[in-house]
Amino acid sequence: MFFEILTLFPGMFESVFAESIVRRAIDKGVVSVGIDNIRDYTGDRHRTVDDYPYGGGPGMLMKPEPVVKALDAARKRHAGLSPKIIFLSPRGELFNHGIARELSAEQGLVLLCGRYKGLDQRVVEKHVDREISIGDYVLSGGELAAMVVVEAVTRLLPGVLGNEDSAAVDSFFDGLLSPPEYTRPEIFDGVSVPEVLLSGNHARIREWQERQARDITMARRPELWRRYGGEKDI
Ligand code: 9WO
Repeated sequence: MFFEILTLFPGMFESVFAESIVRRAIDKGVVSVGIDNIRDYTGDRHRTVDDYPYGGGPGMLMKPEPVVKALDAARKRHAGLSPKIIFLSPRGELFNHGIARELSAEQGLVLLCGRYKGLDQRVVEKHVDREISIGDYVLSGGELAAMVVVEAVTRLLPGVLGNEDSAAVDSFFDGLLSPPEYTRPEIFDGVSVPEVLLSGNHARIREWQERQARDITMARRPELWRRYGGEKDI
């Protein structure tokens, strides 16, 4: 699978892609990542990428022409394939594991990172297939969100994770928050590991873990609990 990232801040991606699971996936030949500077698609002496919004108000918008030229160049680099064009924005649909799964079935993704107040809406309507938000907060641009999407999708590609980690992707408690975990020592800071986990009784352990997963999900994420199909008081 290929990722093409279009950004005004290409340097932001270096350390993350140099050290993460994404690096391992690139080394294994499972993914390729291209990073392209939208400013390279300007034509004027000042390499201008922003302009004033119609209607006035604070802030600037990205000029449409360099963005569309960068998109066309990305498509051209993968002629014959039709990557999904994704715009990272607080107005997008909320990213989750299901969307990561859907995206992992694509041949390639172009991740368009906005800056300033964002994109001219005509560019969104003509070119963007999917507008995605990673959460209800505003960042300074789409770059950090693009990194999140690339990592979440890459982890799901066959051959990226080892067997043990792959198994954890779709666990028994899928759809619930995972239960708390403990490691050595048996007593830390005066607090013991829950007795059941030391019992060696795997049926009891599994029961306890499921109970924990259900209780935590009900208390903290009622909307996840409902989607899971949980009842009110079980
Ligand atoms: C900037 C701005 C400046 C002055 C007045 C109002 C303003 N609004 C914004 C703004 O929302 N800028 C966004 C910056 C435009 C799209 C790219 N940017 C962005 C993406 N910020 N946060 C995200 C993002 C993406 C995905 N998930 C969460 C947040």
